[in-house]
Amino acid sequence: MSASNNVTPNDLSAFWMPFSANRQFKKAPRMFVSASGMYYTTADGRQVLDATAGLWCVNAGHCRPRITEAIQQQAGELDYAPAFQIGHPKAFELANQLSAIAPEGLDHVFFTNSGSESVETALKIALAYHRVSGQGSRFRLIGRERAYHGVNFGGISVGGIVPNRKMFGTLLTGVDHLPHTHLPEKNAFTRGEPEHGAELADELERIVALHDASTIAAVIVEPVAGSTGVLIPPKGYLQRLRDLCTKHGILLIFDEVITGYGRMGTPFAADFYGITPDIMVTAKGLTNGVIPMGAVFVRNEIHDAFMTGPEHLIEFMHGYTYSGNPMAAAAGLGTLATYKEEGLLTRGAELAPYWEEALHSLADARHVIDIRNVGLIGAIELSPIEGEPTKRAFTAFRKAFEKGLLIRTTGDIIALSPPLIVSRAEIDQIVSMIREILTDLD
Ligand code: PXG
Repeated sequence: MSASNNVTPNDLSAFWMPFSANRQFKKAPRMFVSASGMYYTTADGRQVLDATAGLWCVNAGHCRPRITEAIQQQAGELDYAPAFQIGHPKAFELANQLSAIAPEGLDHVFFTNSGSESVETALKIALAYHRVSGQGSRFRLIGRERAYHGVNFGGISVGGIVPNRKMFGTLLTGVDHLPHTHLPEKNAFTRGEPEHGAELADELERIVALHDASTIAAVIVEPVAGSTGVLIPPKGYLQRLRDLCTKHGILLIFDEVITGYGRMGTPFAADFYGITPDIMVTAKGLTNGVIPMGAVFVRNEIHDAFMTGPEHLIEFMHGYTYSGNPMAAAAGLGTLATYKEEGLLTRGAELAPYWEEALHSLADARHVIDIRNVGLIGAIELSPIEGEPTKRAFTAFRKAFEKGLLIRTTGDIIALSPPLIVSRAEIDQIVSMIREILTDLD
């Protein structure tokens, strides 16, 4: 262990950790100091099996040589290039390669630095598109209950996670929400897509009737809601949403920050469900989580609508200092090369039946009230301790960490999303460790 890894609790106060129980953590810190493939190594030298791909982002597994080399080489060759009015070849190359794997017709890519920024970018493109195409009255944005679209103001406005919204004032105006699609009383223990709930998409008709279609710019949904505990769309739901958006001239935005880059067993959830959105929001797996980067894919007609007027004028007043920056672009190219060489954008499809079987074998484990799965995503919902919601699952998280397994919990739900290189033996190991943890859990 190197000296730089040797942190003691007294050194921990300056860093205000994101989405963390800071005081509890700093009393008993959990630290990773290195990683390789499917495993992390902790500061005290233990191996931890990664059943969450970091935070849903390390799709190719950890410290993959192609990506490491790409970054190392880039750092010595071109560290930074201005993002506005000047380019560098790798950003263009990455955009080309991304448009080649994206659903047909989404051939233009706007780079950002995170999922949250990709969401803001998508919402701004949607609003501006209607304006440049003569429909400036379309200013409303429609999100969904229980949705997570990052933490910036646009994202929390269209998002539907109450604790993420309630502290932050009035948020964006002109936002409405569809109902969420989680119907445990009808769909519990469904394998794959739930049978019931497609009609919940028709709520968009009610919203249209209330506000009039001419005021609505876009609907944004996660094809599979991740952060809120893995909510899988009912059969036919997304198609209905697509049809209604088309009927009313409303743009459909898919937030594929979690579902993108092979997580579903297809490159994107759009491919999995056979539904093409107008705008597709991505981040995370784009660079295997190694360098922060996001990419927003835009339907050609939307992009082209901006490309009018005098050519010396900036067409879209938006962008970041680090949009498409050289290090991130290099990481993206190394990541796509790894995905291609190892077939990772579709490997999940081969493994999904095994994954489903293994997860559902936990149906009789202690405290389990629902199990859901799609692609290489899984969720195990636990009954909450009375009067202390979230505590049971969070205790499971801490016990798992001690045992050498990294899981994610949200509410009383264990969410699983292993790197796409996971083996069948490792799937068995994840499941048997979870069974042991649940057996011992109060
Ligand atoms: N959209 C979706 C659908 C996401 O899941 C974001 C946007 C925001 O991305 P950034 O890069 O700004 O964090 C996300 C992020 C979890 C978990 O364990 C999920 C996310 C982030 C951290 C933890 O569920 N999703």
